[in-house]
Amino acid sequence: MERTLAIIKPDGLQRGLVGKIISRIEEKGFKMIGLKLMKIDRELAERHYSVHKGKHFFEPLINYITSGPVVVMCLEGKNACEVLRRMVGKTDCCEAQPGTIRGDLGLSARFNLIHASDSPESAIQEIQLFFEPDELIEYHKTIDNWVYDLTGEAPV
Ligand code: FUP
Repeated sequence: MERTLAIIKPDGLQRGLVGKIISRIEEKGFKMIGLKLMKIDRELAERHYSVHKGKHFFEPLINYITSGPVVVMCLEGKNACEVLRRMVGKTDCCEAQPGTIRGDLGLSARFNLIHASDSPESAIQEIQLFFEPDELIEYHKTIDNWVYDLTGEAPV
């Protein structure tokens, strides 16, 4: 199983979409192993988005992500990074496909509701950035026998 980091951004919280977004993630079958409400400070924001430092949208992006509380989640699942990115959709909500979180719920390129790690390598770094080890809880979900085919039978 792979881990990924998701952040419901300040617009998601202000628009009252936290429950809806978490529902979609839960219903997909992901296991939530970390969850918290927090305000991202400038230092954390700059570290999280360091890859974008120097780009024209960096300052507005930092102002946006630090502008209000966010909900941060660590999720576990098969191909979690790729699957969640597909659920999230393209960066610009106007271009994101209907059926994706951004495609269904947003109309902005910057205020795009949710962040999701773009690779397992990024996920490891981002999870460390946002969670202390003791904030992540490992547990067994019996429903996983039905979410995933764990019968051990021949490949489909
Ligand atoms: P994504 O991986 O889809 O979350 O997007 P990126 O990592 O490429 O960009 C991070 C954030 O920067 C986006 F969520 C929104 C913001 N952004 C802009 O504001 N303008 C741009 O041209 C590109 C990204």
